[in-house]
Amino acid sequence: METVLSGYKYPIPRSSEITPRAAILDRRRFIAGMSGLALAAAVPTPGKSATREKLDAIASPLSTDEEPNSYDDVTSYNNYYEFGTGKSDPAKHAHELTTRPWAIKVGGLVNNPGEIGIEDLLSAYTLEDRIYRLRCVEAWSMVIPWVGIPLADIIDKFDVQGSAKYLAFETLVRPEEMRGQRSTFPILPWPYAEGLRLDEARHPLSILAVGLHGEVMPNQNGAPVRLVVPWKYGFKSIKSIVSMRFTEEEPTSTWNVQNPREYGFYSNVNPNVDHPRWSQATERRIGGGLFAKRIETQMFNGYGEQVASLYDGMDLTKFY
Ligand SMILES: Nc1nc2c(c(=O)[nH]1)N[C@H]1C(S)=C(S)[C@@H](COP(=O)(O)O)O[C@H]1N2
Ligand SMILES: [Mo]
Repeated sequence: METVLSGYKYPIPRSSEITPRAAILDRRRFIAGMSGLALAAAVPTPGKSATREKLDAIASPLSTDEEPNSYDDVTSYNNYYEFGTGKSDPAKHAHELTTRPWAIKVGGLVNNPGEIGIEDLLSAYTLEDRIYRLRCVEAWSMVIPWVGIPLADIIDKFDVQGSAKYLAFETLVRPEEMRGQRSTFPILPWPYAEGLRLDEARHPLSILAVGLHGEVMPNQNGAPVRLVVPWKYGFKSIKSIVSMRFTEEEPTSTWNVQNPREYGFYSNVNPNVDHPRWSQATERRIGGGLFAKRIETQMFNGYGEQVASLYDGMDLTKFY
């Protein structure tokens, strides 16, 4: 399998699995090349291994200590309506998408409009910038070790004009490879679109993710590059991005267009504001088993300390 991190696989031992020798050798080779990490530490041991501890130490300080969901959880229970509306449709059909060549067009209110080629994106950053273990929430939740790049770094390369207040994103439209876009009943208006206020986009927790669990982004999770904004509901984190535009006006977002009463522009995780059709007070952590207790959803998905100040003075029941 192709990997972002030169053969490195995030070594969380899946308890049910004996690591194949080849994988161990691969990790040794990769980790040997990493500064300050001892070769011996590369052999996975049960429980919290020395390797895991060292990787935790170089993971983004924004990472949670909670146990990440398994690779299988993260790649088999998805929303990606371009491939169908069922949670298992993306895992079944997203392989039909070709993700090379790929570029994100960047335009709107910038002095340096241009493109970000995916290869440049993948090669421009070091491992230390890349691992973010973040909670992601909807009615269900997961902890996902994303491999990501701070969106702020990318934004700065395009010399944004002073009048820009928002950043608008769009997903690819390619019905030949995206069966949801060929559907005879209308699923969503395409392209899938999302937006952030510029200060939200520049926040260090907003990342462009290019992988997870040390692997190149699986197609069902939004290959080759998708947004992750962990204090907002899952649908803000737009997948397979081909366009970013800086705007003065609040951009449209797909779910807001589809159902403005149910979905606002901000979509911050807020247990105190019910969705019109369900409570948002609790969530089900995927992987906890059928009888696992629902857990209480936290304001801003637990990232309040970092992001609450972005919304000072705003009535979050009105700007939901
Ligand atoms: N282009 C696109 N992006 C999308 C979606 C989609 O249907 N199309 N679904 C959103 C929703 S509703 C969720 S919950 C998350 C799911 O991300 P995951 O499958 O990686 O967990 O992706 C979001 N990004
Ligand atoms: Mo979602």
